[in-house]
Amino acid sequence: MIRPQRNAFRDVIDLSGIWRIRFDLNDEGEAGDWGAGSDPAGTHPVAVPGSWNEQLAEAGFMDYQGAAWLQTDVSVPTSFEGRGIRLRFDSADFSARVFVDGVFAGESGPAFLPFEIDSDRLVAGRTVRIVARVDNRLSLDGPTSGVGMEQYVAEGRVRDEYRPAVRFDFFPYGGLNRPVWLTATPMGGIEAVRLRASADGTLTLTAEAPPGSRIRVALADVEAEGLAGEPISLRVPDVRPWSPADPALYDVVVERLDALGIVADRIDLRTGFRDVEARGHALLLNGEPVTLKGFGKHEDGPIRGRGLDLPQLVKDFGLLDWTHANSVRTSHYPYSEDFLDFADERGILVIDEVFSVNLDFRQVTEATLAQHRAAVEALIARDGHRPSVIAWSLANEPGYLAEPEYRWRSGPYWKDLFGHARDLDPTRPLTHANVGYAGLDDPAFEQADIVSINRYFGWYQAPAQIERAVALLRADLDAVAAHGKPVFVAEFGADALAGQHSTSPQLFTEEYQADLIAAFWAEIQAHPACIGGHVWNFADFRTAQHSRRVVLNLKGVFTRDRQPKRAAFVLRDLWKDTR
Ligand code: GCB
Repeated sequence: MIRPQRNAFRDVIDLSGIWRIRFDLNDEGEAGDWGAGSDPAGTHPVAVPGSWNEQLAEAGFMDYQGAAWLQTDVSVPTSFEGRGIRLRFDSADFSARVFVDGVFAGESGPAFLPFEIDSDRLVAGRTVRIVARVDNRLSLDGPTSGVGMEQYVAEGRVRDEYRPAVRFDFFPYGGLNRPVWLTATPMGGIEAVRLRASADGTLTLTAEAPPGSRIRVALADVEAEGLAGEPISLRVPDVRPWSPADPALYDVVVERLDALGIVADRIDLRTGFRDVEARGHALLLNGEPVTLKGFGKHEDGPIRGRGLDLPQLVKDFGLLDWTHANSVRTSHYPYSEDFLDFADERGILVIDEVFSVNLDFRQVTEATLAQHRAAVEALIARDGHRPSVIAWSLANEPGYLAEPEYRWRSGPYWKDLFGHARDLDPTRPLTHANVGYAGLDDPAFEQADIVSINRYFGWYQAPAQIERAVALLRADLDAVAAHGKPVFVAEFGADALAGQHSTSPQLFTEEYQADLIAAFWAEIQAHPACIGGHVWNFADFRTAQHSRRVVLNLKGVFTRDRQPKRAAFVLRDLWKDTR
């Protein structure tokens, strides 16, 4: 799937704006033909991109979990005549079924990733009605298991601790959180591109297009030609390798030639040349050891929820520079492609995470593995050309429930999943974020290239005891270092309520958060197997309601509106000279 773009062969219309939404409280929309669209009287306005929750809190939908039908009308321009016309959703949270003029036209794939919809109703010169049934519930057997359905609770299959009911510590915002596009592409055009670019200037590219099509690739002053479906290689002399210090990007032009050798389609991409490798206890970027200093983040903000927020993205990348951070994990799901554009441009190293949180091996079925594999495939297909993406994270904190009794299931599961990811992309290290409860003998460690651990010593364990917390961290680092691989602290931190202070170690104060982070960072830097750490979290973010959260998870070093807490200044100082 190619990202929508406009050039001599391709066109795109952004369908962002105010759509109408109708909440399907009794799950009756499918039977009631709501796909045909609804009378505005029964609907609310909703901004796309944007989450419905805070926009429509006063109407009673803040904590709504279920289906909602979003609709808009679009006029297909006559200039689209003779081309393939499709809808492209950059994502739908968490899933969508799409109807065009009342006819079911297709549905989403893995959550947080783009999907396209074809429909013979999308005809140049017509006005059509687009209706998307978006559902923010998750099934029980997906790679992130749902708990939102009342019947699961009633049947005693899940615990009902959070409102809305989720099994993760962030808010299950619903809606079309990223843009929706109407696209026009040449008939028989390029459908997908995979590329690899290494620090020696070699680029290998495979384009999917009708069999037998000739493909031309041009980059800098170099060109190469080959056939669709087959790798085409070229080499750029004197390449500037991509790195945080010099995030050199190159424009790549991919063209499909018709039988007469005339250009019939064109795709513009950007990539960078770099190598990444886990070797011994080190992570090497272009052959040099690199220390990862940065954050776990969330796509989260007031009012728009998880909706794409470009001003906030600009601000966040400014704050990453300001703290001298060099990396981010896309906890706990794939972020927007706009985020990755910034990362590529600004030299931020990204651990790109699949949406798999708190996988519960008691509930894992064959369907779970199949969906997890599909999510990995779709993520690698979307982001594989990105120089900023230096590793894939296949899961966050799986197996914290009853993991040790389910090794017989989790061991083969990870072997299969990591093997699959490695087949798809042998050029990037693989990891997952381990939670202490899953054990230091977590079977996913055997499969991973980087051993990542999330540790909240000093907060959930050994609260208000920084020295003890650091000793516990050291013991775990020593234990996992025995795998002989690079070790990474993917999460550590403490809640702090901005403006709360104390002269003695006191949870929720800015001083305690800053002191804990500084003490952890000293240990991370000193440990010979450790390649760095990510503070949890970059900014405060909304969670589902739970007695242990005061509206937000307050582990941000910035507030939700991006004001610095003390820890932000401390990190800025600690990280300024760490390379
Ligand atoms: C974790 C999770 C993260 C939570 C965090 C916390 O281990 O990975 O999603 O937000 O802890 O603050 O409890």
